[in-house]
Amino acid sequence: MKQFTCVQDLGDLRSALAEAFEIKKDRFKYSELGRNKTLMMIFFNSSLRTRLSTQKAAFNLGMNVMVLDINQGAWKLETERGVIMAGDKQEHILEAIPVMGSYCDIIGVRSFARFEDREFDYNEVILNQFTKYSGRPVFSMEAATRHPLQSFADLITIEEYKTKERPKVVLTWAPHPRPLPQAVPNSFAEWMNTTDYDFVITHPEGYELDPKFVGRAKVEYDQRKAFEGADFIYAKSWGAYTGENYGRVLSTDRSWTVSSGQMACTDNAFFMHCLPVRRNMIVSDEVIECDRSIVIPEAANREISATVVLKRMIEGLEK
Ligand code: AN0
Ligand code: CP
Repeated sequence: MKQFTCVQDLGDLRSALAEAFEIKKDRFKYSELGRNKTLMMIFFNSSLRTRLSTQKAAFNLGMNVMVLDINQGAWKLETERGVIMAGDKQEHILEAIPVMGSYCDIIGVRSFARFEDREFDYNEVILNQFTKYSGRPVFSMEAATRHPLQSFADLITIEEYKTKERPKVVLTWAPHPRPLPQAVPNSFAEWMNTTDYDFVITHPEGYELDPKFVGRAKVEYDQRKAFEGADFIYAKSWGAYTGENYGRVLSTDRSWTVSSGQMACTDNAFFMHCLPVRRNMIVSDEVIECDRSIVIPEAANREISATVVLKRMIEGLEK
């Protein structure tokens, strides 16, 4: 595999899932594969799970790992070409990227949507610059529009917990004081649309996602109606996508906070969230602490999704 930025890069999901379960049984099965190979992880934004699970995955495969937090200890990077660099940015990304590439074999990048310019975000300008100028295979650790390592872990988790061949999976918007990127819901929708699940998205009016990601999903504006008969509730907040409202908070209506009342409408659904989560904004204490909450095993599966992805990328280096 030469890159991992979206679901298509993984190819057939059934074989990817089989590989994930093989690795989950013995996560050190390929511990020699990454010998003398170096992973560089570059963070433009904060992270707990991605940082730790991806490093753990690299260790499972015997790789060396370097982690760079751009905002802590590196030079401030200019990302626009043609700018007169008389401000506070000391280095241009067009030099920094090939330099970083020269020290490693595989690069992981976390670069969230900036919410300044939708076109800049949705064209994945930063991620694509890494692909173009690093000379190395690149994978996303959450870019502007997608978070594929998360979605892959989510899929693994649903496959583990489902009791029906075709479960009903509901992605629900939830309130948050600040606008959050659409990467997680976009990506989750993209992955759900490549499965055979009954997939529903619910959010207040104005929070419509890019139709490209919504795909064949049913959109239901009444949250309780959407929850009826659900087997999995996947909560996430996001800022508005459409038009003038791009990147804005349009509602902090706490009636959308996932609580016991809504969960009672489901078919004893499991509760999922990618984390980090703000309790009693996105989900009540009761729901996240109840025995149907699978947020911790979901996060643990990040190690598995990352191990599969890195394994395939190392195998791609040989060719
Ligand atoms: C990020 C987001 O919503 O995209 C990362 C989630 C994995 N969350 C926050 O910034 C709180
Ligand atoms: N879910 C997730 O990606 O978490 P972090 O932002 O902590 O990496």
